[in-house]
Amino acid sequence: MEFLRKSSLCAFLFMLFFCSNEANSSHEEFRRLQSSSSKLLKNLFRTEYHFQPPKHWINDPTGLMNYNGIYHLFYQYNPKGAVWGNIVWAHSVSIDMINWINLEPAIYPSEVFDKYGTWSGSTTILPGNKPVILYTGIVDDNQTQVQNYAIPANLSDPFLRKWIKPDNNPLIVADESINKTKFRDPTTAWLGQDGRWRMVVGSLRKNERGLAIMYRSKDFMKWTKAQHPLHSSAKTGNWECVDFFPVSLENTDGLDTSFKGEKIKHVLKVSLDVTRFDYYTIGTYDTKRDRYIPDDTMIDGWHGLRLDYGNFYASRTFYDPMKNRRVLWGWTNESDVFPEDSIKKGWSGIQAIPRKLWIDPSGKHLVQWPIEELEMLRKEKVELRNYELNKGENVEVQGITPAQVDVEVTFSFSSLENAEEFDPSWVDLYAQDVCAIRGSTVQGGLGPFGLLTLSSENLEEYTPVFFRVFKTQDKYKVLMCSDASRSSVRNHEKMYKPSFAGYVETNLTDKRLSLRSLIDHSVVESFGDGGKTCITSRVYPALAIYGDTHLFAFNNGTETVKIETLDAWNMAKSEKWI
Ligand SMILES: *[C@@H]1O[C@H](CO)[C@@H](O)[C@H](O)[C@H]1NC(C)=O
Ligand SMILES: *[C@@H]1O[C@H](CO)[C@@H](O)[C@H](O)[C@H]1NC(C)=O
Ligand SMILES: *[C@@H]1O[C@H](CO)[C@@H](O)[C@H](O)[C@H]1NC(C)=O
Ligand SMILES: *[C@@H]1O[C@H](CO)[C@@H](O)[C@H](O)[C@H]1NC(C)=O
Ligand SMILES: *[C@@H]1O[C@H](CO)[C@@H](O)[C@H](O)[C@H]1NC(C)=O
Ligand SMILES: *[C@H]1O[C@@H](CO)[C@H](O)[C@@H](O)[C@@H]1NC(C)=O
Repeated sequence: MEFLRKSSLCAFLFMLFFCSNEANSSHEEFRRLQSSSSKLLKNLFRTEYHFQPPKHWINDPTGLMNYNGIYHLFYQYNPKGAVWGNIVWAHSVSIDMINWINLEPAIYPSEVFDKYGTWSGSTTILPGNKPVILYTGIVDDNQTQVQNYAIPANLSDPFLRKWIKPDNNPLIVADESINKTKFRDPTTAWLGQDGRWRMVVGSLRKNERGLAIMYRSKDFMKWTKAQHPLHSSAKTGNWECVDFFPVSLENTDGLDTSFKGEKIKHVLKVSLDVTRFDYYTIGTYDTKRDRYIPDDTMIDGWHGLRLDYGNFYASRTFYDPMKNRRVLWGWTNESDVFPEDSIKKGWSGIQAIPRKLWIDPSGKHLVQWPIEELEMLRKEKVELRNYELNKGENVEVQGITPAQVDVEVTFSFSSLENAEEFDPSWVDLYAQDVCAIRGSTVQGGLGPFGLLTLSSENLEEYTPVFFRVFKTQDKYKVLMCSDASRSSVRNHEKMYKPSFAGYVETNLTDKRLSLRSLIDHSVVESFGDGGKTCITSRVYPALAIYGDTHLFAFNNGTETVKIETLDAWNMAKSEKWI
């Protein structure tokens, strides 16, 4: 048995150029890392089932669409190196959003209207099934931004490999009321009742007011600025990668961006340049006044709801007619901080697993779940049933290679009585700060309990993803953490190891909490309580790598918690054809 397990593991490692017949002790592995052989570093933290090109820097996913059954992912890419610069629209196509074929870049600087850069944008499918890309061009070395368009050269090419930038570009330049160096990332356009297209561009006004400047057009070519923005919010700083779309109150299906009807809400998502996180509000699109109004319960700023409370930025959604759903893509950057680290690795940045997104029946927040296509990569499965965990207990999930798994667990408990008090002085803190105060090592009442991902055998390093339940005056508050602070014994002073956290909107009536984590070498992407709260961490263990990685479930609270079900699957590598 042991031999079988080792040999299949070995076959797996061989693909990663890292196979040896001897069993390596953890300490040997660590020394090898410190010597930072470039080949080792090149492969060590690469993900196997997340989207990642063979080399170089990537950032924003952009222009997402399905055209005649084929998914297109464009993304910001530096074709020359592993740090930001020389940005083009790289292009990949897929039939399932998991396995990809890489194509030549679709858009790159070539004309006066984009000579200094081809930045993010979006795709709109015009009547007659005609895709149009809107993107931001940089026209001088002062980073003046204009909005351009591009169209496919040959609509019969199923991959839409070549894109043309017509001569009537740019479509939009900033008027004198707009800061032209903060004027970017046009959204997918939507059609109003008056038959006119609308789209918005993110920007910044005086006094750090972020805004979504709106334009209207009859023919998609001549655009007129609306008198007022679609929305703006004080003290939020520059808005990037704005996304605006309807969600259905009736079911989890997605709606086309131009959908009009009853029983819908609208979502406005902004990427805030200052904090580098993605926030959203849910509200109403007043089509008469052409304004978006967030619901009263929404916080429209840095303390607001986030799509993901971790390493996740510049995200965008698109409507997928193939499965009638709205799909979210987001960029997750590296946390190794020094550009030299990326240069040694030869790459930087991955895309998070695409997520189906819909509104919770309560209307208070969105819900996200990895697209079902991911499940085709699930291989060997192990499970655990009805396992009780007392305070201080860990149970190892054995029989899989936990550096590359998908794990789903449901915890239950018999009472809420032991929940610890929520300190009133934490009310103004971000969840992340509370997690830093009350991490997995601070024993509690109901929680902390959860998973110890990317763990070394003796827990010298681990990234715990866990819940803690607090009692406030009149209700309970559930904190979900993904804490990178003990993720690596490598400890160069600037390594980014935040205790990422968010609260989970749940009433705990059934005394259960579930968690799913997608673990892929240097990323742990987690979905709390069915996807109500999501957190992505990027971590770089030194001991917990390849076959030396372990996965545990743990409880560090006085209340006994039961693992009702735990299912974990080894994940196959996704295919990337070049
Ligand atoms: C760039 O900005 C500088 C300083 O404001 C100005 O002197 C220069 O003319 C600008 N260059 C261009 C190409 O706009
Ligand atoms: C357009 O694409 C189709 C399908 O790939 C191909 O047969 C045709 O030759 C292309 N047309 C041009 C003008 O390149
Ligand atoms: C535009 O924004 C930049 C960065 O915030 C600022 O330095 C510059 O002064 C602004 N320009 C104008 C015209 O407001
Ligand atoms: C549980 O708490 C104890 C006591 O603080 C600590 O030593 C241990 O590391 C904690 N377990 C985890 C998984 O953090
Ligand atoms: C608790 O939440 C569940 C699921 O969202 C809901 O069905 C139930 O009505 C809620 N119960 C209370 C007391 O709010
Ligand atoms: C990702 O990297 C970390 C560490 O350098 C930074 O602190 C983050 O701001 C950055 N995130 C984004 C979206 O750029």
